[in-house]
Amino acid sequence: MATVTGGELVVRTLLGANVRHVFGLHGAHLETLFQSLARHGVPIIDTRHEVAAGHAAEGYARATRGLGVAMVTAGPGFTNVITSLANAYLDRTPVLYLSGSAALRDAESNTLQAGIDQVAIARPITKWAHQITTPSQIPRLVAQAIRLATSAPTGPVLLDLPMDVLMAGIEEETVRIPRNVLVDSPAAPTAQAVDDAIELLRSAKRPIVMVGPGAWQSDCAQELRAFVERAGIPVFSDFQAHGLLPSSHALWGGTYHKLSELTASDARPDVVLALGVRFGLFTMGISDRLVPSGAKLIHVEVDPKEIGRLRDAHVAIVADSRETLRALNAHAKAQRWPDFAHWQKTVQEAKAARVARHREQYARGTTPIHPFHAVTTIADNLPPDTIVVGDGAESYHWLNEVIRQERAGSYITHGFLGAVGFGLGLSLGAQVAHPKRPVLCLVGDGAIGFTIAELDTMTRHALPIVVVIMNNRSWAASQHFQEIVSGREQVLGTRLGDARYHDVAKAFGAEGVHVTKPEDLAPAIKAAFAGGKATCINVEIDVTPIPPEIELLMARHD
Ligand SMILES: Cc1ncc(C[n+]2csc(CCOP(=O)(O)OP(=O)(O)O)c2C)c(N)n1
Repeated sequence: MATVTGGELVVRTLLGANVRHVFGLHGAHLETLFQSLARHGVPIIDTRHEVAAGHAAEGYARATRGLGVAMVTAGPGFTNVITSLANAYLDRTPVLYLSGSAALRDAESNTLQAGIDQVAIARPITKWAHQITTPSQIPRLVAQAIRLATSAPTGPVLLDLPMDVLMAGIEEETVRIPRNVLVDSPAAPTAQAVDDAIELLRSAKRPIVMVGPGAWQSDCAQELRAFVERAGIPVFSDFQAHGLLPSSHALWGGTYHKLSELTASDARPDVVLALGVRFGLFTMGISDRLVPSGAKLIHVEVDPKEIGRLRDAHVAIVADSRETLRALNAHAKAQRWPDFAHWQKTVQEAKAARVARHREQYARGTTPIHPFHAVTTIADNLPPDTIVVGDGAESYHWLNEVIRQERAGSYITHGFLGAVGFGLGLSLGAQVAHPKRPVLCLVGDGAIGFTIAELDTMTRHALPIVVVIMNNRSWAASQHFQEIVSGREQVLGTRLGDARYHDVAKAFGAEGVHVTKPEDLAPAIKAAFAGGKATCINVEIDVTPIPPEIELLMARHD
């Protein structure tokens, strides 16, 4: 009878769940996985740091709404990926982390890369963490892990794979590889809840729809558009849901922060349909600067824990956003909707006024380049359908002012962990998932330092990602915080030097471009996308200005 290794069983089960790429960094503990993946033609995108492999798996999941897979070796390989686990956990990103570990027979023997309980460390930052101890149980447990990761509310899982379990020989005929690993059964709302939601929306004077990560995850672009066009309700979005309603659409109000423009008492939303929204950081907590405390809330979320967390819901619907929109659409057809034209105009005028104010307020054509001018130039020169990854801190807040997208899942940026330095990893995953789409990674000069060696991964795997560094020689968000809280003379540990990041890129075989003058930025971006090769554009920008979103957050603490 033929025998197969434990590693082979892991890979066969992954294939049954449509896994087509795996991100990782080698270690002897993982050798059988590497060999089996290669035998089955599954590309391994090998990174220069495990955290980048983890972030790449997150990027893959976020660019596809599917599962990302990362494999890391025992001990330091595992500890290096922890930031990614935490990031995926807080963002509910479905990633399967496979960690190698010491052979079971070597337990408590001071052996290599061992002696820490990886499952115990992973448990509070995963949906499920488990060590497989019996080789024949690998298919069942890998399938269970994938099912858990990809079922709502989605999230990361970790399977710890001892070296002797992975290397064990198992008689092929004695194991069965599960089929139909993935479950697709989204929860639908009750008829009563749908009635109540429609009634509340029809009674509103200034209703809005807010779309959050749950809406993006439910793939509801078509249903969302049909509903808001019928009802005439403006839409505001967080980053993950950006593009669910195209930015060019007349009902598009902008990202959540644009709600802060609607300050007049007769211009504040009175009813909010929150689809897959997770209230907190991105809605400014319990502050009512974005969402008025008096607004009546219809909250649709797959995770009951999110409902009522910071806002009481008048109508609480524990369900999938797309299923709910389908039910709302079926009901909405039979209704007469109030004329919200005046309200729509108010929203559009507020949005336009913000842009006009910024164009007026922020210097153009100056050296060093004003960050608003830099992000405007970037946004204006993106090829159609670009996936944008936003890293750094102030850098992505500037970008939020100008980014426009026509398709969901195209703006991948910070979640609740706020871990700067994840951008290059996320970009790798997004580019592997969508080899034909352009990918741009905007990153601070602080953030790039964490994983700059991933420019090498991009080069080796021919991933033509365009990395733009907003180089202000500073951890700018930190420096500005210090200046405000402790005083300008107390700035310490937050300034950076005159590093030639573009030369580092060249050393890794990528293109490197240094931009110091405003007029050189647009041609550099165009050339980078046309070049079809990983490129790092190091842009010297002014450190002084603070992005409006951060000013708003700071004002909250006055
Ligand atoms: C991993 C990690 N370390 C530290 C911080 C704290 N922090 C928040 S913003 C920031 C500065 C980021 O600087 P940079 O990447 O240059 O971006 P910029 O603010 O200039 O856009 C730091 C250090 C963090 N959020 N994440």
